[in-house]
Amino acid sequence: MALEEKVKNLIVEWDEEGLIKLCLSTLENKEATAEELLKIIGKVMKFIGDQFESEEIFLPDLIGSAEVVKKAINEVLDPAIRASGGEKKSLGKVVIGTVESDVHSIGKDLVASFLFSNGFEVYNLGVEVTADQFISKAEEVGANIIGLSSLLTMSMDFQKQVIEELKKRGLREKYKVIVGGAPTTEEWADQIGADAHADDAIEAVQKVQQLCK
Ligand code: B12
Repeated sequence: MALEEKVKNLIVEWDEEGLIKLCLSTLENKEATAEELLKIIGKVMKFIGDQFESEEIFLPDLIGSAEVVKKAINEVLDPAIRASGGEKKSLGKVVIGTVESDVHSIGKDLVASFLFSNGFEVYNLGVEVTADQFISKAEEVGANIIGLSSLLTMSMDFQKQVIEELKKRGLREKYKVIVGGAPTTEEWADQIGADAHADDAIEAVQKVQQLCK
């Protein structure tokens, strides 16, 4: 069975232990890198999200799968990436989170892991993050980039609010802001004065690399 098929089956069956074991053995046997495993997980989670939307699976299925993935990323993949990075110099600091009123975390966490695996220092603030929390953290750690995730049309306005708050505090020029999440577009990013937009985690890495140049 192909690796992607195995990963998919374990996520769908909520086999937490199985997924952790598979990730560990895949890394050990050098069948794939942690980053390649993250890409596969991203594809599988997109598939599961779409299945939920078309009512082929139900809410508990979705949440269960997300939990299994979270554990494998936190316990195996992120530490593996950290270990392989060694003393590698950070390419830049990114503060990332899902904006106020929005609890969607899966895509944002994938973006955070991809950035991390590509050499960025990542501060993942979680979900329902306020403008003040984004800015305070960025100031505290001396970030280069602020990444704002929004999965709800209704929460997109909070992306704008973060940018407005940066302006109010005279800090807009200090940080590059990248926005993402399914309802967001390039046009939206232009409209609110963000510096970049990305459709997925791979594009997010490319855009953040450009912003840090
Ligand atoms: C999973 C899910 C949930 C889970 C979230 C669990 C979790 N821990 O994340 C739960 C069940 C909690 C949930 C709740 C709700 N949800 Co919901 N949910 C989804 C679902 C099915 C999948 C989202 C997902 O994880 N996709 C997989 C990931 C990998 O993709 P992604 O999130 O798009 O992320 C990628 C890109 O967008 C991008 N990206 C993401 N963030 C960022 C950030 C940056 C900086 C960058 C550059 C890029 C980037 O890169 C990611 C990786 O490639 C979508 C439908 C769908 N098919 O997308 C609905 C969906 C997003 N939900 C929706 C709704 C309406 C809700 C609820 C309001 C439902 C309700 N009535 O209660 C609540 C919201 C509660 C709240 N206050 O936030 C709507 C939003 C509609 C809209 N446009 O406003 C959707 C589209 C479903 C629908 N068609 O109606 N949801």
